[in-house]
Amino acid sequence: MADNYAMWKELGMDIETHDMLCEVLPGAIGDVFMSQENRPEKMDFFDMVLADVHGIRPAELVEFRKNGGKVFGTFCAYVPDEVIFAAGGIATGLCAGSQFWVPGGERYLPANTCPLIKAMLGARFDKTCPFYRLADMYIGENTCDGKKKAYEILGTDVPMHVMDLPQMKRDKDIVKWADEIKELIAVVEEVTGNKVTPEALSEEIKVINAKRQALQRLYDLRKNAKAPISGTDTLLISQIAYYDDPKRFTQMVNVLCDELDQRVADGVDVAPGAKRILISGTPMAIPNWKMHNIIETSGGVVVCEETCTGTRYFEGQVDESGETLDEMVMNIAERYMGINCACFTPNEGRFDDVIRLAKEYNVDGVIDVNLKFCTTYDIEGYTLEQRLNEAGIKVLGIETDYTDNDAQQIKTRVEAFIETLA
Ligand code: BJ8
Repeated sequence: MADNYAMWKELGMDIETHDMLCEVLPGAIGDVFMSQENRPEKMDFFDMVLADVHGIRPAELVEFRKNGGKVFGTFCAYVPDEVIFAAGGIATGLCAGSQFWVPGGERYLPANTCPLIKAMLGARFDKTCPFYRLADMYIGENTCDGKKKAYEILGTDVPMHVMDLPQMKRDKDIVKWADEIKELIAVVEEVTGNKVTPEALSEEIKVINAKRQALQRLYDLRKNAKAPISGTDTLLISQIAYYDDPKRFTQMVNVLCDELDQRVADGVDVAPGAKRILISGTPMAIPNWKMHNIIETSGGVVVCEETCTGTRYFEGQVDESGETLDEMVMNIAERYMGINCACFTPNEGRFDDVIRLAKEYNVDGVIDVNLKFCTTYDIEGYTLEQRLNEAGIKVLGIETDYTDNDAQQIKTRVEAFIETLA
């Protein structure tokens, strides 16, 4: 801890305010994670990462920077990590899932902005997140209006590169995205001083694909009738995926999956009798565990997340057969443009995904969770609900934020929904 303080000071953090954040974390971890029964032993790695979330990984990144390395902070599942690692950099997600950062963001943004965006700005300007302090450059993307305008404000304080994500999925849009990836290559080459070679990119495509495969393996295990792991634990793993070292993360997920294989063989069920729930909607950045916690203490078990802290993050591999840089970039573009974010139109693929996942994971019902003021997901919720009704799948729509003000009310609604499930 003493070392952490030295590091946080060196990073120019507001130690006093940050202490307040550190004070609430152990209680939250105890309430949400440690209170669960029958957890897999191999969650211990992820618990350790969480317990020292502002210590262990930031220290590694600080060390990396001291040796000349460059760190790139990212905000979205569309930013291709492969490219950053291929330039010898490190990509790290910039989590923004805490209410703690929201008031800070409200000093810069209208109050009726999505909490994820407000927390992004609060974390940076309040100087209370080491990841936000240590990143040499932020990589944003034109997704929703709130994010893209917020990046303009962030860009006044930190070097920022914004990728122009097309919002349709025609062939010409995929070509355009490939161009954006080429531009990202040029940017990371300039910042790191390293060339992205075909050899390096090919290697990193494999590394990140392996990470996706490990997550797919974890999710496949959740398809079992007896849930070998809770949704809450899986959400934590998905959140850590954004910022841990990819090779170590892949290894630790596979170690956990070995244990889960055994649990499945032994018929272990972490939530006997619970109703199987698929969550769809907006991402749940660390430490936002609100909905999982409510559902899993109300007679449900979350068996899948159609979110960017879920299947949207890892489904679909980058084709590894590319030989030239151009071929690899095109393969990367195609994989990432397969993600179905609500900022796209039309976005039929997302409705198909939710219905497919509901069937694959044999769920009893879907809970569509929308962060307040996220217009794209909110509007898409209308059609999603219709499609699910047509498919005979029960759905509950929830709109919420990072506060606990509505937790009891949501719990009542979730309990009532779960009671309706056959
Ligand atoms: S690919 S979901 S990570 S943009 S910030 S859209 S919640 S109003 S995060 Fe996202 Fe990339 Fe899409 Fe995924 Fe809404 Fe808030 Fe915007 Fe948000």
